[in-house]
Amino acid sequence: MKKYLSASLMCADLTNLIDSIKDLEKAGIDYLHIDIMDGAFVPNITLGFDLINAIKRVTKIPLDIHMMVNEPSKFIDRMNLSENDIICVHYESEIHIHRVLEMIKSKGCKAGLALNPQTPVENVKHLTEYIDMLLVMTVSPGFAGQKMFLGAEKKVQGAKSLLSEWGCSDMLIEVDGNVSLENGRKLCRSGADIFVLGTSALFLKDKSITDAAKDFIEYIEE
Ligand code: S6P
Ligand code: MG
Repeated sequence: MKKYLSASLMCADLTNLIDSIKDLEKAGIDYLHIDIMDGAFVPNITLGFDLINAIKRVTKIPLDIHMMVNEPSKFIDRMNLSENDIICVHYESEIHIHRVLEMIKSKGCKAGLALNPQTPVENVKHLTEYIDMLLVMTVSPGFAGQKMFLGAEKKVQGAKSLLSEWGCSDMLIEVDGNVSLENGRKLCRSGADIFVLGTSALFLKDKSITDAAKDFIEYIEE
């Protein structure tokens, strides 16, 4: 199955974002991963909706928006998106998460559901009809540059087999957090499809974005 790369923009050179986006286009990156934080659901604040709408005007790369905010339903309408863009909300972020997923689908874009490390994959069972992608967080969300949690590989393996048991073996599994070459290979073998790349594998001091993306795909698929 094809593997997809999603570049974590919070790890790009934010003083020179347009050049980074052009480099990501040249490197053939599949998604731009945009982390939205509110300082409450996670202890950090990063990118915002005005930036999303501005980026949408300068690139055709689909957006992969990771909402780490409480009550994401309040913000879904702030984004002007198209059908290939993904809005991913956290299972833990709203009581009636099913309603939020319906809101996203009614906007005409794709819906993703994210799980914090401690949230069981079993919780997704009755929501699969509403989602296009499952994001298995491989760190506790909030910051780049963390270490992958120890149960990550097993969790992805479990997600892969549960999705197939539930008749959704086509659903894409995304992994986010410390996706390095080594971790990427393990997560790929466990069943991950979309790899969020930040400081661990894509935005590196000694390698261009194009080389880093190429090296990553070659290494994980070997
Ligand atoms: C963090 C956020 C992520 C990071 C990404 C950074 O909570 O959701 O998308 O930007 O994990 O990658 P790395 O390789 O620095 O962990
Ligand atoms: Mg993220």
